[in-house]
Amino acid sequence: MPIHSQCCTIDVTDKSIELSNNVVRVKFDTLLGTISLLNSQNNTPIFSNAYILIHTGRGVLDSREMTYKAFSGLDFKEGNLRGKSVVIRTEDANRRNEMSIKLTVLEGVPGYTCVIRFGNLDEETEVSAIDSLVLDVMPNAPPSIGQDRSNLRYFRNGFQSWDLSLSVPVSDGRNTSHLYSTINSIESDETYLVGYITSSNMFSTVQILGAEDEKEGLKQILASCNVDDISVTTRDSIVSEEMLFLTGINSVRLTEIYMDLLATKMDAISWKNIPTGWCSWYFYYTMPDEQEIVDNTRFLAERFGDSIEWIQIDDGFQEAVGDWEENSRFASGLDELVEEIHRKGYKAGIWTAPFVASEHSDIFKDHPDWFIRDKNNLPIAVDQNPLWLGNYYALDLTNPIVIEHIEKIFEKMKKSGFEYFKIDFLYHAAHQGRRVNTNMTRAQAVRRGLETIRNIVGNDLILGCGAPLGVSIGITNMMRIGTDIATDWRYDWGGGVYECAINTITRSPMHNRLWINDPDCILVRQDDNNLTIEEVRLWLSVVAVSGGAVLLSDRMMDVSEGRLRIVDKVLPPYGKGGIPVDAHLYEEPRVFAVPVESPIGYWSVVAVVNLTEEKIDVSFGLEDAGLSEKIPHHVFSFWDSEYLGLYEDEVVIEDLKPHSCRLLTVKPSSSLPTIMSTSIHFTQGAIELNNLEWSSDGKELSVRVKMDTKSRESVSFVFNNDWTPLKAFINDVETDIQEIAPEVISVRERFKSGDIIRIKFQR
Ligand code: 9PG
Repeated sequence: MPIHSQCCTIDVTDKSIELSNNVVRVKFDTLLGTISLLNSQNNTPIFSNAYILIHTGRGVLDSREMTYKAFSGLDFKEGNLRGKSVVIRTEDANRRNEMSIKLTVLEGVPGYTCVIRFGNLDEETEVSAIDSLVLDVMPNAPPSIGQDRSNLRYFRNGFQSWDLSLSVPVSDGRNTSHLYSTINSIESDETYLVGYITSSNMFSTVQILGAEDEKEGLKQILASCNVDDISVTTRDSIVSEEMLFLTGINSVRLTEIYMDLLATKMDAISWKNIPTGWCSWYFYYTMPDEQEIVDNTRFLAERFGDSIEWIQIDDGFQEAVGDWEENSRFASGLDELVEEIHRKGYKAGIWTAPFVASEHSDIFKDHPDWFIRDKNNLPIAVDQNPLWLGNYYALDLTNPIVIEHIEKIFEKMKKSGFEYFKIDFLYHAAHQGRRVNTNMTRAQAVRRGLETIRNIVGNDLILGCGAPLGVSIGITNMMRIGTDIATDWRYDWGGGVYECAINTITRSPMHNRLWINDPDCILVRQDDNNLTIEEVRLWLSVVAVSGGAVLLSDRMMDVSEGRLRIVDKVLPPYGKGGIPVDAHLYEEPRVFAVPVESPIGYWSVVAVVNLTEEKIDVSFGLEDAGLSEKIPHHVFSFWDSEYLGLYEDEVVIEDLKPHSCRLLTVKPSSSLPTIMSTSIHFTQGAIELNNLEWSSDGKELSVRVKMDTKSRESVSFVFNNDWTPLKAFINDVETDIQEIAPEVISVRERFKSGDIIRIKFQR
């Protein structure tokens, strides 16, 4: 009896309940208690005989050992998502446990989702985990992506902001990713994406088990929610997070679909623009003082004016981590400092680590019982930080007194006039241990802490840092998605350009979906900097292409004008996120592309980076960079103002030096002359140019410059050999033409907003 809706169908036989859309068919076998997935067009299997487990205090419930009882089908509609769900009710033989399985297929989504409910019909018991998908790989029925480990990679997403997240080979044993993972074939990019699209209540992982034999190297795919042994009383129930399984070619595209669904389900929020500003940390570290902050603010106001917005005070203003009153370096008080920041035309931000406290803080000394404890009821030192001179502890966010304490901290900060809250070291609040309320999962505890802060600060900006990602969605406007930047390529205790660049590229699908990504600050100082100018440009290029926040963190007064001009080129942020073109092929991604659309045309800006220690050749397909393969494209290299030529199908960059980057503009060729590039802004035309027009006689091309430049900059034009440039004018004054290549010319000027450039051509 098939039940049709426009997009999705439910089919029920005496052996199975099937749910399909035009891509997949998910089948629950009512006799075996297993789930199989098929291609709905040709009925070929994607995987077979997966099952579900619930780990309880009285043993493991296995869907294959449960008895099918009943099902109900329903239409699913939420926002613009439409589909069909079935809820399948099963019970064990002695009727102590119920397992309900809700499967959903959505219109246009190449996969299905699954929610599990455990119903307790017997005495109170604990639940430690719910496995939404257990897929044992059988050599006689391999999954559609194959099982040859040498052809497979998986994406290992870290639990929190700072964790290195990248695509790696499946090694033998357990390979764990948090929240989601992709498993893709290197050859074909055939991919499974397994991930959770809700994440408020339970932390989740995707694990891939590798066998020793590489050829039969894939043993199991396992998606689990961690339920932290919370108790379920008699007649009560507990519901898992919703898992999504996607299948198809193109791992990057599937990741984008996943992030879109996760954002929708979690009511993700963003911000009215892409934040820009200055942060005290990466110059002053734990020793900022009010005068230095005022001096930087004054300098920034003069040099950058309103092209930045925020002055954010970081760690070091406070008495101790945990005691958030200002210390003696801030003798005039935070309220006064905020006013001074306002007088200079900026808004003020402040850092806290609101869920932890150092061993030196009064709060820790006075209230050891407010912290997560071990089995002897002693507070657990969750970590130590040499900069904080010792151990620190994590607050028990299930304790209402602790929640009140956090409310007071943020009430005070908000009253001081701060409108931007960088909340840091959040993941420690998820530490295992004793809490007062044993009915909350660790994820729920963290979520409650985050919601508390959101409630107090209202619609102000919250930047999560050191944050468990899934549970922060819908609460933080912005999120650090990588480790700490440093004036080093790789810093001894983690951080630096290398790791920051990897995460900024690999986690770019989160940007503008889950929140605004914060890749961390850009550092351009010329002194006391172990980064070469190529490394500085590489990091700026990656940040720029990411579309994320642009935050400075030098002692700005000491930065040379030459170095400040590099910053001008990435302000304002373009905002649209980059495509991590080959992030599922290499540990060290190479190609990061952002398609640009503007009134003067469309093109892609592509950061080609070499994060390895060897010279490499890098290539990418035009289509992968968001362009059409059908037209040859001009390629221009931004930092070195070099025209690289016309490319068909793919762009190849040979002999790219280690730690270097080429920031390319890749633009469709045409029969008419057009803009090639500018040295003003990294988008090379989207922000700084408009009104590209031909004169009525078709001989003169003109374009308007939209911003003042700090120095002489160039605007370049490209044409084919039907055309010869004759003369160039800026506001009717003739100017020199520089030949960059036989088909590329440029004009140079210190431009004023409103300047019109005209080039007279002969055909
Ligand atoms: C302030 C800093 C900055 C920075 C944050 C975060 O493991 N550790 O000891 C460790 C120290 C500092 C750190 C991360 C880890 O950096 O990312 O932007 O706000 O705190 O202390």
